[in-house]
Amino acid sequence: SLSDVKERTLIAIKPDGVQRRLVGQIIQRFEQRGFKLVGLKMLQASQDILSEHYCDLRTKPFYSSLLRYMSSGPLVVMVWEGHNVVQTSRTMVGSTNPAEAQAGTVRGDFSIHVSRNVIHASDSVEGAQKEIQLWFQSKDLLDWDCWDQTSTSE
Ligand code: DGI
Repeated sequence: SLSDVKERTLIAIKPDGVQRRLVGQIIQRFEQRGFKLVGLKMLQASQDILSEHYCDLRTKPFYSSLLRYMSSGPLVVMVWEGHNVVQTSRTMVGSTNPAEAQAGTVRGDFSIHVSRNVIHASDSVEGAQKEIQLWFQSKDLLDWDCWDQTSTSE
């Protein structure tokens, strides 16, 4: 069915990913897979937005170091769209702990420790909708048509 081609997810390249110049390779994986980039920005995140983003983890022992790391440098935050993009992105990103992440996944290929795992991907369709609203204004998400999927009269 094509009814779910508008599914969207939030992907963020974490400060270690930006520092290590992995932005291009990560974007390439999502483009190559067939997903459509509909929003993109670079920013250094505030504690406020991060505490909202990670509100479910506030009681965890690693919570304060997680927020410190996530606010330590620029993030590249993106919205990707396509069929089953939430679940497929989680597979492409790999397990939270890079030690358990399969080779071929972003974490499995580029990281070794859970506290520096390079990338974030929303974990459910509902979670993705909340995260997209938190990080983006709707005017900054572009509903563009792929030229190769559109007929032209030229
Ligand atoms: O959705 P994920 O990012 O895969 O995982 P999550 O939502 O359970 O945790 C969010 C982030 O918190 C994760 O990407 C890295 C960090 N984290 C999770 N578990 C641990 C952790 N950091 C440390 N230092 N230790 C942990 O056990």
